[in-house]
This record gives sequence, C-alpha cells and structure tokens, in this order.
Amino acid sequence: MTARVGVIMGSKSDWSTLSHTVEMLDKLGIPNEVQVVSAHRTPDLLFQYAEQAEGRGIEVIIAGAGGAAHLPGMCAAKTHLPVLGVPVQSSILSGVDSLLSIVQMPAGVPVATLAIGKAGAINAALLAASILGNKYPEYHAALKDFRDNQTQTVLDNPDPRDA
Ligand code: RP5
Repeated sequence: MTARVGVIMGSKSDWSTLSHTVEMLDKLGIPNEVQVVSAHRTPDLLFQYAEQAEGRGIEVIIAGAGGAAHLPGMCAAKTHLPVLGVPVQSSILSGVDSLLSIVQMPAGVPVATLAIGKAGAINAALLAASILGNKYPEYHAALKDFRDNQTQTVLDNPDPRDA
C-alpha cells in the first residue's frame, strides 16, 4: 500500500522518540514509511527526499530532529506538503534547543511544530490523521475512535488513587 505519511529523522538515535509516531500511525491504519535523513550529514538526500515525496504519494511529512534541528525547516523549504516537526529531547539542553530550532520559521515557510519528545511524536501522528481525514473517511473514523476511547477511559476512571 502506498505510504501516505513519510516519517524522517536526523539520526538513528531519534528512533526511540519517532517510534511513537509510527506506532500511532500503525494503530490508526495509516500507511507510512520511515527513514533516517539528516539535514547536516546527508543534505543532498534531504533535498531529494523532500522534492520527490509528493510524486511518490506522500501527503504529510513528519520530521523529527534534535539539537540544531534544521531537518523540518529545510524539508519544508523544498516541498509544499505539510511538514510536522517533532523536537527530540536532546541530552544537553533537554530539547529546548530542538524546539526553538524548529518552531521559529520565517513567515512564508511553515512547519507545524509539536511538543518536545514522546507527546509531540504521538501528536504528530494524530495531527497527520486529522489532515488526511479530510480526504480519507477511514482515517477520520480511526481518529474519532481513538479520541472517543480516550475520553471514555478518563470518564470510566475518575478516582486518581486507582491505578
Ligand atoms: C540531530 O543530531 C539528530 O536529529 C539527533 O537528534 C542529534 C544527535 O545525533 P547523533 O549524534 O545521535 O547521530 O541531527
């Protein structure tokens, strides 16, 4: 099945974060592909990936990176697809560096920036489902199911002392 979401990350070391994105995409039944593409170590590959993604059927790109996290922004500069940026929690500055590197795009080249770390990685998948859900009813339904279950779980467990 053609991948609709491309998940890229700057390093294999980002996988422990971006794996949460892929897990959620899989749970929602959204076909995806995953690849390490580094803005700094493989810049030509990044340009090639961003330029060719749309032609291959990708409709949303999720790009995660840490530190001097230029991957989402440079990717957005080379494609008109929506780019969702996930700041990976860096060891030295706890991901604030990643967040600021991704979020402060100049007007004209947007990156939809998520929270640092696991929450952002999961929400990137949910946001991709929201975007794709406008076109694909099955992803809209999967997202609605997920949200309804989440709500019901909270309502069914109101006592904070329960495990
Ligand atoms: C970034 O540098 C990557 O996104 C990663 O978060 C960070 C560290 O990369 P490694 O040195 O672990 O490969 O490009």
